[in-house]
Amino acid sequence: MLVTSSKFIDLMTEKGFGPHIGVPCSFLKPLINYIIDRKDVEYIVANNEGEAVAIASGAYLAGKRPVVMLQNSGLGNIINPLTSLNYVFKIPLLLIVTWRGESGLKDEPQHELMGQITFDLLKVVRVKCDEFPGSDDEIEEKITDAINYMSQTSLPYAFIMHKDTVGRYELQTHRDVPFVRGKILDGEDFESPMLERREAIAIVADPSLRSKASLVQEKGLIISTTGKISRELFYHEDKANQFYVVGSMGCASSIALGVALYQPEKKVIVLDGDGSALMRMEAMVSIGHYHPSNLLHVILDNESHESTGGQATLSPTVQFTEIAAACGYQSSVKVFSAEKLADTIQRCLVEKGPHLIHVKVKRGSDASLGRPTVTPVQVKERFMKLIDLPLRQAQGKLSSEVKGSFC
Ligand SMILES: Cc1ncc(C[n+]2csc(CCOP(=O)(O)OP(=O)(O)O)c2C)c(N)n1
Repeated sequence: MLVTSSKFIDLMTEKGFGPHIGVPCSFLKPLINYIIDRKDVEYIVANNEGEAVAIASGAYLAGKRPVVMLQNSGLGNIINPLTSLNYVFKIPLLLIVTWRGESGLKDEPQHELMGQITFDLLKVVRVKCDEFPGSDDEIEEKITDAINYMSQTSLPYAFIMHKDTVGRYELQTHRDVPFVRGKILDGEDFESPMLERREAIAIVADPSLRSKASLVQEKGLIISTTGKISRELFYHEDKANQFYVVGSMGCASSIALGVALYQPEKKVIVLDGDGSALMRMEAMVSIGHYHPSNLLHVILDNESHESTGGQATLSPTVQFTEIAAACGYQSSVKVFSAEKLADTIQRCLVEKGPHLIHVKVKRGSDASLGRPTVTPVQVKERFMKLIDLPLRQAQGKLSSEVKGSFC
């Protein structure tokens, strides 16, 4: 007997899961198509599975219980965030992974090896697996097991789906999304950078800028990329509204997208590096597409991988403002000076985004720069406490049903 998409999604929704984020697989076709057609269930299209995990992790920080759907071929794309984001910060996600190349199944050659190692690979990266429900009768118990495991460990959990598990469902809805090119605003065009990066960070992190621009008492949230940017932010001043993405290079902007989409009343600023932004440029595509008006993407471009010894990146031949405009950001601008940076942040926090500020900064950093002394789990807990209380209270129903809190 096959699983019915409606039954599975109804139960998942009842238990508080969503949004569903992923990259399709033919085994997932009926489930994803059904979700797309359901107006009350959200499906976020990701460009790759690593991005899906990062967006989902941001959504989790914002109080959601996301699900990531992927083919096992995409496991390679999620190893980095699973090991250096979800494991480190203890961010649980439910993964639905299809099992291409299952032994005994006639499948394509490209799935053979991944089919053999799917369970082992997930086990190695500390993701507990169970088979996806085989019939409607099994759904509730399996979902409850997953919730209980994630509540107890705060680690991701995977359902592995065999071929032909879910009954047929044909997609009815086709979305037409008009493309609107973003505006590239007049910036500055000096020959060389003027600001030290830590000076630029101090301007972005200045709470007086945010309080002038935001509603009274509203806190802006800052998500900073791996390496010395997070370290400089921490040593500028450590605060609960700052989330230091210590690993998962390039994922900070996707995490910020997940937070921004589900905390629309908060201003979300991502402090990115040029190396990080270039490592995962798919993030700019999704930010432009999903268009959170509360997101400000700041790329601190020192044309180098400063954190690993100052090696050059390829950013000198990239126009980030052009890319942002072409991806549909509301505005983008290139700045060099402290005054222009402060003015631009002020404007971006008032006007609807998403916005990109490309800040050219000097190379170099303090040789004695330390590392955050607060642990990733502490960072996560205080960040969620700061932004998330009303949502989590609203979701108390699930916790009591399954005996335990989700985080
Ligand atoms: C996937 C991955 N590859 C490589 C590294 C090593 N690494 C840590 S920080 C960093 C450079 C980041 O560059 P950028 O975002 O420009 O920031 P900056 O180093 O200039 O502070 C690299 C390569 C890593 N952490 N993760």
